[in-house]
Amino acid sequence: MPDVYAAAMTVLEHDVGGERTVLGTCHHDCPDSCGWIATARDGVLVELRGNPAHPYSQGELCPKVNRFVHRVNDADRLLHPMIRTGPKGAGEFRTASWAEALELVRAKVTAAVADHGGETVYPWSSAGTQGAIQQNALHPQFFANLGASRQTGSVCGVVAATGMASVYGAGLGADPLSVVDSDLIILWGTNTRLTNRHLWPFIQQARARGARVIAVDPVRTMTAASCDEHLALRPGTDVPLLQAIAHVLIRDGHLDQAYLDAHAEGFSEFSASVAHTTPDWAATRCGLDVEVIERLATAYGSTERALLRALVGAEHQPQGGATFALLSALPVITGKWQHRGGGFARSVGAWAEVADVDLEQFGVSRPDARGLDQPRLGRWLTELDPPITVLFAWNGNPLVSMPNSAAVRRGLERDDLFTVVHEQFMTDTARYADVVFPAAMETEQYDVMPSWGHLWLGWNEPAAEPLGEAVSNTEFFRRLADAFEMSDEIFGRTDLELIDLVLSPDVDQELLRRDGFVRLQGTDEHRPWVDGGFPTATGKARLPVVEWQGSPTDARHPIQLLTAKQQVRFLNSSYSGLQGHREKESDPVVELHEADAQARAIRDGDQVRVTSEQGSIELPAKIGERVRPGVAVMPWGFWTENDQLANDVTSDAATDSGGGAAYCTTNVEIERISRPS
Ligand SMILES: Nc1nc2c(c(=O)[nH]1)N[C@H]1C(S)=C(S)[C@@H](COP(=O)(O)OP(=O)(O)OC[C@H]3O[C@@H](n4cnc5c(=O)[nH]c(N)nc54)[C@H](O)[C@@H]3O)O[C@H]1N2
Ligand SMILES: Nc1nc2c(c(=O)[nH]1)N[C@H]1C(S)=C(S)[C@@H](COP(=O)(O)OP(=O)(O)OC[C@H]3O[C@@H](n4cnc5c(=O)[nH]c(N)nc54)[C@H](O)[C@@H]3O)O[C@H]1N2
Ligand code: SF4
Ligand SMILES: [Mo]
Repeated sequence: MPDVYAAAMTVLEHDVGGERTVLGTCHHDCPDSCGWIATARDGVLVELRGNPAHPYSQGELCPKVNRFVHRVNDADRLLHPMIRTGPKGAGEFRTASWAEALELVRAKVTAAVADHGGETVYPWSSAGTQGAIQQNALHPQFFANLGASRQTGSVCGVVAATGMASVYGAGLGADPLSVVDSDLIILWGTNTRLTNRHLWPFIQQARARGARVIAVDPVRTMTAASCDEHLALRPGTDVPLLQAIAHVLIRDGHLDQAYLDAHAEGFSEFSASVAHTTPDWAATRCGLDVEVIERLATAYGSTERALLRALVGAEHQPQGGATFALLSALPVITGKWQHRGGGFARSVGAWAEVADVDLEQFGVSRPDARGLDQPRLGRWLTELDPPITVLFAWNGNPLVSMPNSAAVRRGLERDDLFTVVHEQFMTDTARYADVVFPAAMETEQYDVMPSWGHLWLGWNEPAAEPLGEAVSNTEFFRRLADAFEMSDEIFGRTDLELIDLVLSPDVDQELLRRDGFVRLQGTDEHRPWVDGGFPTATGKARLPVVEWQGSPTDARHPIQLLTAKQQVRFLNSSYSGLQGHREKESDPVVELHEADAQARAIRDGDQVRVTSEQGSIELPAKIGERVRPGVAVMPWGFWTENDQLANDVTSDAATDSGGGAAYCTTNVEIERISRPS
């Protein structure tokens, strides 16, 4: 055990002189779930640093969270309930007591439910904190009691999970850390160095041993530029590329017949479905050379320890679910699951639920309640009949983060919509609220943290009480339940009792709290599907039959716009409004290829208008080498205070499965509006 850690633990045992040092885990919607050590003095957070003993993050945090002390103590932090006084969106509020604000919510919601029925209430939430209890615990019961509509689907991960589960019976894959044992790592639509930075050193470790790393990404991201090879396919053409790979694997005899026979079903249909998907066929669709596809397929087929690695980027397309089904099929037909360092690694979040964290304890089954998927919030607020007249939005910033934000904004402007927001800051969404409640920070609340990037469960001990009158998500719903005179047993539980409810009794809580993390049970020799045993009806993997639907094209909007995560100091839209973050990032620009720029008489630095079916935005153009002709890329996550929202132009078209958003196939046109003198 490193000395620093031993020292931290000593302090942990006794709060000395008003100083309290505790172990916690980063709650952000990020695969890394880093371990941290937080110190508060006289109730004020004064230091937060990486826990050097954490096996995955190893003492490092990131440029977002290195300044978490500033976030917690920021002057703009919301500390009291507020009631709107000005027009919606103007951000004019007055401070109110909790009692007054809760009473207003009770009266408005009760009246709306009486007029329109419970389903007029829509609970929208996301992963501002992804802690097991703070993200999941009490709201299902609260909204079930109201008879509210249900939030289904997700903009993040559910499509990938659904696609994988269609093959394996569950969305469970390999440990991302098995990269260290791989000889070939294919980063499929994931920007590891930015979005999953603590995995990168392990990939470098494999490379030092001779492993090759290939990126499959339409954009030459910082990760793609650091790989041994980069395949810049056209956005949304993963299906033909994967089918061509499958075609070559079958044609050239790269199959593992024994594994296939024992552990897969549907091979003859699968094989027939890729009989025509030759590299030639795929090349024109994907915009890649035939030889490049052949080479990738052969490299994959002839390397035993070959690992596919994806996260979320590749699901945001019309055939996102099918993409993940095909990614899941490749290591089955080639038997790669049998080899350490082989298989398919995406989110491993679901492994925590297998043995340690039973989130179903919090769920309330209401299959008949109206289900409205998360990414289409704008439509639900503007097109539904009977309408949504009450919106609860917490743990996320939907006006900025949901596709087609122009529609979300039109919805939030409705006079007959009552919006309740629980937030840490006056976000774009909060500005449209009728009532805003102040939310606690992770260093002020208890939680256990399942990770989606590694196989350790994290503990989060609060270092201090919430500042002002802020409350955790669990306390927020306890107070709401109380105001609505709901008396379900679950609302009476403390946070630690909720943790007891959700955490398997087999987890050593003492160890978890002492170290700040424990290895998930049953994952020490983590080699899933080595001997098959897929949780399907037959115990076999179901090979998918997919038909390529073609990329949606639109003659008026011939360029495909990608709106990727790009800023090292932003986490989705969190931190974009925070001093010390926004001004250190460069202003958003739309990057396009020289050929597209020339055809439109656009020069580097010109102010341009980007127009789609959904709306338009204006920003400077940059002529860049990171994209191919026909593709443009711009960042998202900025707040409107300084910038326009990328999502004002993105498409909210649905994915093939999982209730996701296919915004990576946003078709746009770009035109010059002025040239800087
Ligand atoms: N610094 C930082 N880190 C983050 C976040 C952040 O905002 N900032 N966000 C966190 C969150 S919520 C998530 S979900 C993860 C996401 O982690 P990733 O999935 O790694 O990131 P994305 O940027 O969503 O997408 C990755 C890549 O997919 C590519 N892509 C787009 N369309 C296609 C396509 O059709 N096919 C293929 N093959 N690739 C495509 C994009 O160009 C992008 O480079 O990152 C997390 N980490
Ligand atoms: N164009 C485009 N759009 C995207 C993406 C993209 O790549 N491009 N990525 C998509 C993805 S993968 C995701 S996951 C979503 C993310 O979208 P969101 O989940 O909306 O994430 P954030 O924008 O970071 O907003 C999180 C908010 O939660 C608040 N918060 C943090 N902790 C707590 C808490 O404990 N309680 C409460 N009540 N609030 C808290 C923070 O202050 C912050 O404002 O965006 C999606 N939207
Ligand atoms: S945001 Fe991600 S990388 Fe940064 S500290 Fe949190 S878990 Fe680690
Ligand atoms: Mo995400």
